Amino acid sequence: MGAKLATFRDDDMSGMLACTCLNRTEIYHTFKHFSALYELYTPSEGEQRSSIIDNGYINPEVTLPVQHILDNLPQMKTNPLSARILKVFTFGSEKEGFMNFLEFLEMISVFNPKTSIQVRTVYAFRVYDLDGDGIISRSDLDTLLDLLTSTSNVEEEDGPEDEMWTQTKQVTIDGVFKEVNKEVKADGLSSEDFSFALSRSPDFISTFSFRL
Ligand SMILES: [Ca+2]
Repeated sequence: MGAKLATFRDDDMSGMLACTCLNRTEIYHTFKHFSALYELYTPSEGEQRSSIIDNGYINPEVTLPVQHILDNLPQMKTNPLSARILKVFTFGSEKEGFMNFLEFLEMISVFNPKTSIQVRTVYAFRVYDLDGDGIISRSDLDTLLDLLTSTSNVEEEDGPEDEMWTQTKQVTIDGVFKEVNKEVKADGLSSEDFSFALSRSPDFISTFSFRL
């Protein structure tokens, strides 16, 4: 009940409206999901549970463990890159492995179909640049292909099938490089190369979206 009556402070709301593509209703809708996740969460022993509502105002800095969001948000459960996505959006968090509501909102906003393809491309690049060195390298792409195709069999011992998979990955990565006119031996894709590749695969970036 309390959560329904609580509101954001004007300052918080103006900040959120300015930094996201979402309107008031969508921000409250997003908060409803976050607060439902919060209700489900039981802090571990000794961990302080900060109050999500304070004097009738919502505290947007309340955090949840990223793992809790991964386990309980349906849109994340079904996304093979979810752990990576959550990591990209929690880079500013004070607490390692935790996400606050503002970061959660930013993530929901970026994935909203209203967000421009340009903005989504910037974040997709960060998600794909696994080691954060500003280049999507062959090794980033290799790991991504494993993630995107991960099945329960992934932990199997090395064998002929794995060799085949390694080859398939090489061919796929070479194909990506060719697509952006890069030498097959080049180190990796810059953000410009990546935008170029995505501009030629509109279907791909359209998968980089979901609604709560
Ligand atoms: Ca990289």
